Amino acid sequence: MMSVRPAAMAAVLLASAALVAVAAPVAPAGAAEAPAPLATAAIADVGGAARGSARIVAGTGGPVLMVDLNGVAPGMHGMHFHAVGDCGGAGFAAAGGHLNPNNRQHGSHNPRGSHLGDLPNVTANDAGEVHATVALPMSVGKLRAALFDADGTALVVHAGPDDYMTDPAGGSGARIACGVFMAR
Ligand SMILES: [Cu+2]
Ligand SMILES: [Zn+2]
Repeated sequence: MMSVRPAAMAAVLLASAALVAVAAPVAPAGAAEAPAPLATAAIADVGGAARGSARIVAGTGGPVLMVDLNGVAPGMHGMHFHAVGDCGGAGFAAAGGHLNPNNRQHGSHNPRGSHLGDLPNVTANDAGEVHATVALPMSVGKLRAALFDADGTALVVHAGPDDYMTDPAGGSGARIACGVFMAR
């Protein structure tokens, strides 16, 4: 795979209403007591326009991903960590497939699943905004090692919903937004 992890900004991800209950309350972005992020990603669409950001913080129960997007078609969208921290190429092809260090198949409903990079669908509201908070079921150390492996990691949002089963990407369609995680 390729290498390269851009070195300066950050922000990635999206989100929608609460998809997963988070054990520990996490302060909203910008709040005075918001924990310092472990990673951030700036998210852009295929035309390069800014579409929001993502960040990962260390909650008391483990890492938590927060995604805020705009300009996204209302409805559900698949979202994953992709294997390469590179949003280049047509349709973000350089990001590769799902982050999958354990050689599994796609999806939590797949008996041979799931990829480490599989995440819950996010939902954009009628205004095209996603505000999602996702508790990640792994330790901060394991997540950090997976995200910041030799070729980095990207957050990718798709045109349609992920069915949590169809290999390799849940049938979620075209990649519509992407951001590269930067360590904080
Ligand atoms: Cu994806
Ligand atoms: Zn997957």
